[in-house]
Amino acid sequence: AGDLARTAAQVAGDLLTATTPVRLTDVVPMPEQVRPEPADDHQLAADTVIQVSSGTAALAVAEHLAALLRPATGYPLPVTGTADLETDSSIVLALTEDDTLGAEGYRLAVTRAVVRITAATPAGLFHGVQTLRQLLPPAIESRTPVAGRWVLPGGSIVDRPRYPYRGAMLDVARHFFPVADVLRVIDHLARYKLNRLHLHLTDDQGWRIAVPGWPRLTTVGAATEVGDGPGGYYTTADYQRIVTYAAARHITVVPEIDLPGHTNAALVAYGELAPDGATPPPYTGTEVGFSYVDPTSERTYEFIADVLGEVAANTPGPYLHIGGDEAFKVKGATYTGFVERVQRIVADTGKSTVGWHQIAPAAHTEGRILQWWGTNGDDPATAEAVRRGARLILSPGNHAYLDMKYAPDTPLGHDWAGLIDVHRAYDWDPGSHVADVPAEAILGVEAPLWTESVTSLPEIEFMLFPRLPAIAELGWSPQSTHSWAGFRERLAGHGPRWAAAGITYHSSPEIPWP
Ligand code: TNX
Repeated sequence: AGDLARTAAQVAGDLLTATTPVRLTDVVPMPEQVRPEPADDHQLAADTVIQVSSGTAALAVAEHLAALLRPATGYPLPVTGTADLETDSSIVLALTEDDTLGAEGYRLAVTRAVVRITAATPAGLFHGVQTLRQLLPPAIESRTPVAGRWVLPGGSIVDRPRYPYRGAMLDVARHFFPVADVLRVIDHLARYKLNRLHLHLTDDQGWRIAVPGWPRLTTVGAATEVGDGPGGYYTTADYQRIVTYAAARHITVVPEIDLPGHTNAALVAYGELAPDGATPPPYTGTEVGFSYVDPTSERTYEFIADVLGEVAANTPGPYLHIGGDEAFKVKGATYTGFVERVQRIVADTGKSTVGWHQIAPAAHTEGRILQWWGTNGDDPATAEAVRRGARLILSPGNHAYLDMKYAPDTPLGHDWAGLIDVHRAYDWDPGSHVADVPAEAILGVEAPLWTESVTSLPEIEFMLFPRLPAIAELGWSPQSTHSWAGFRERLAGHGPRWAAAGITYHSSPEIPWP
């Protein structure tokens, strides 16, 4: 026991000094190109300054970097707007015309004198900053000053994403999570270069977003959640705060209003939308597929137009997710006709429709996106929708579902799609996952977290880490870099980072944690 205690103390000591060097090749997600130059290590100093080429968006990225580095280093790290003033101790963020980097790519060059990140866009600079952050010792995540040497490994990285859509979903309907929790999840996404946050805002157990003209959605529909908790909802101002915070981290919010099923909470609030006009009792269990709004009533479409119009007005991103899953009681042509009508309502708001892959049989509309959550990679209706022009977001239930247990003894989660350990989350190829769907139709990947069994921020984090970085790497890194052996080694170094940042994680036995 004495030996064990000493080891634990040493580990804690390592964490609290900034001595452990990081390798340039240890970044997650793996960059496209990495060229280490060990003679070029760069040490941050008390007089390091952050210089920005131009533009307020680039300046905001520089301020973000400074805010990440100040607490642990204790350095002032002033941000200045004059990039030609390079001194011997500078971090330079520069926007360039380099179109090989694309909308999100960046170059990072670390030399003894200067650390330089260049990109064609502020989003690219932002991703470069996340890489820089990972190249400092784990103690950089401390929120209080840590003594030590803040050394960045020398060399260069050229990097850009494989897919434009790289997301995670948080179900705030089964259990409600306050704004502060959502903001922290946004920070977790940003670390791993994810750029979409899908919010599952409505379900049988609760309605979580205010809609003017329909006050009972929140006074009544939001008052429940799974179990006997109090529920809750986001005011318009809350939602705008989430959207703004995400945008500042180059993350687009994808709001979901699940229709026509998963609507019990809306029906409790407005019984007039229920098929027989009869208000159902509130539901706090975990069954699915029993509720639906009346697809034959005009009032239903007025309701949907008001809700989607309001959500669209508060959402800067291009997507509205209309759900469409598990509407077991709305079948065949009735279901297809319903989805087609809702797709037209979405189009009227100027947004593109996203829906779970069950909406495949509905007619194609411009920009339509299906979210695949199947478990066997084979669905002729989805393949056919793709031939008609739809693109796919991949969330295969048996690889990407963060609500599945890691192992039989995982205290939270489900297992209907199988157990998903880190290896299973990592080892699949989005480019060839769904039968008869060409690689070009894949828009990207998303890891959904359903929250029937998840009730708090630490529980959210426990299910996200370390699987979220696995899905992030599938979305970002070139297929040619894919390697489970390499990934588990690189990921291992992130455990101390999460510990220093106070992030709860599952210390999976598959990963050789230090
Ligand atoms: C299926 S996946 C659902 C959700 C549940 C989830 C639990 C999908 C589109 N629908 O309603 O929360 O399983 O894993």
